[in-house]
Amino acid sequence: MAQDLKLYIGNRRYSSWSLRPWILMRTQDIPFECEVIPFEQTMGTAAYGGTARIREVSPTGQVPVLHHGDLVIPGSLAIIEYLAELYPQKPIWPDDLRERARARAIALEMLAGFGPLRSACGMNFGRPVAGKDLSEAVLADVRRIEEIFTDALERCDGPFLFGKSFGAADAMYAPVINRLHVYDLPRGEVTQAWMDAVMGLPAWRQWHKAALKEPWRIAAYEDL
Ligand SMILES: N[C@@H](CCC(=O)N[C@@H](CS)C(=O)NCC(=O)O)C(=O)O
Repeated sequence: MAQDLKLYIGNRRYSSWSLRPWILMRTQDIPFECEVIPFEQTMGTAAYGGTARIREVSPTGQVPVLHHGDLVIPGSLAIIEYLAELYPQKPIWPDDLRERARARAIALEMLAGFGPLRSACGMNFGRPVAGKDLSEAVLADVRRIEEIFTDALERCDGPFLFGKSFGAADAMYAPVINRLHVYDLPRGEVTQAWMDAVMGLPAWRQWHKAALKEPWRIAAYEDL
């Protein structure tokens, strides 16, 4: 049934939304085909209109988008929710009702929030580690993220946000790991331990290696 899942993603170097379903599918051993659609040079500028190939496969003109037969699902969290229903036996969301509600709340908070952090510190797997001047709005996002991680990790035994399995909430926050790391953002020990656990996953290493091999560079993202 799942053999015909196809995930379309953007550049692994930059596409934080693409990383989310991709890493969840890899860590949950969900078989899928993957196509990388490179962004254009104008990406990140007002002149950008999306690429023709993205518009061909995604009604929103954005990636990630999952195709399952004739069903087309754009959007990281919608894809994750679909996978959780397609594979109810997989530990994508926590079993416990209250923990599941907490996991969904923080997943949604990521989807809808953290604009200052996202625009000032774009995900970039090729960026050398170096700090940068941060606005108060970015620092407030970083503090809120630290609070989210501390709350989740202190209520479970880790190593992941809701226990032993890398799940939907971890996937939604995975790009934050790259941002905390490459922009050398302030973080506590609990967050660092979670980052280390995720960065140790074969799926993370596979994404990272593939990102470094990509030939494409987008100036607007390299300048951050
Ligand atoms: N809310 C969407 C956001 C998707 C998104 O912004 N994707 C970016 C790449 S990371 C994109 O496709 N941008 C192309 C464009 O906006 O033209 C999700 O959760 O997947």
